[in-house]
Amino acid sequence: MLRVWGRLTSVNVQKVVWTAEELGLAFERREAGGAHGVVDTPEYRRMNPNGLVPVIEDDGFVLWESNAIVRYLAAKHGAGTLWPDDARRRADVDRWMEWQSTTFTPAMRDAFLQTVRVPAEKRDPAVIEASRAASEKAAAILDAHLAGRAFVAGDAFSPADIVLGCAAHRWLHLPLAREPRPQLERWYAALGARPGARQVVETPVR
Ligand SMILES: N[C@@H](CCC(=O)N[C@@H](CS)C(=O)NCC(=O)O)C(=O)O
Repeated sequence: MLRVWGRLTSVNVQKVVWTAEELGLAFERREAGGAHGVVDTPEYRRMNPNGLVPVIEDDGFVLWESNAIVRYLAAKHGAGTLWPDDARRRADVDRWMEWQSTTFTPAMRDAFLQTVRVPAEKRDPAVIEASRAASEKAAAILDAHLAGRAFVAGDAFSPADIVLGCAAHRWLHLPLAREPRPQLERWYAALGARPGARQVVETPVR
């Protein structure tokens, strides 16, 4: 059976759980990371020398890097459906997955750490503001892109919606002021109604 290591509060673990749920896969999730520890044990480091979550093990095949895991599961179990056959459609999905991991999520990283993880007396307002402004720029791009589109890569739900949906879940729940983003908020609400998203949308941002 597919095994997933990682705490559900990790935005990267959330992507994997959501993908497995969308595909209807039976899987077992083992707590690791954060207060659960585990990631520093020699056994875990043999699976992932980075000591980060998530990791999956699928009948002896071990994989880390959340977007690579999402692609693997979608290609293995959702070829032609969740993972498009058409090279251009797949490139579109891939492009937005890259944008999530290289642009949107890094932009909000400091805002997340500062407003959620760092104790109030140690927060740096300038760091929060820089990260908030960078995140707003990214959110504006996604909001404009979603105008007239049900999903990120067109008419069909795809892994791009999963990884960006997890990022949006974090962004929309950070305890800070945000610009209204009607298209992004409409899309996020529709994603959240999917049964596969339940564990993610029910997990508080912390
Ligand atoms: N690029 C990696 C990043 C993984 C990562 O940074 N994971 C964080 C949680 S989101 C982590 O393991 N933090 C340490 C911990 O939870 O103990 C991926 O996408 O899988």
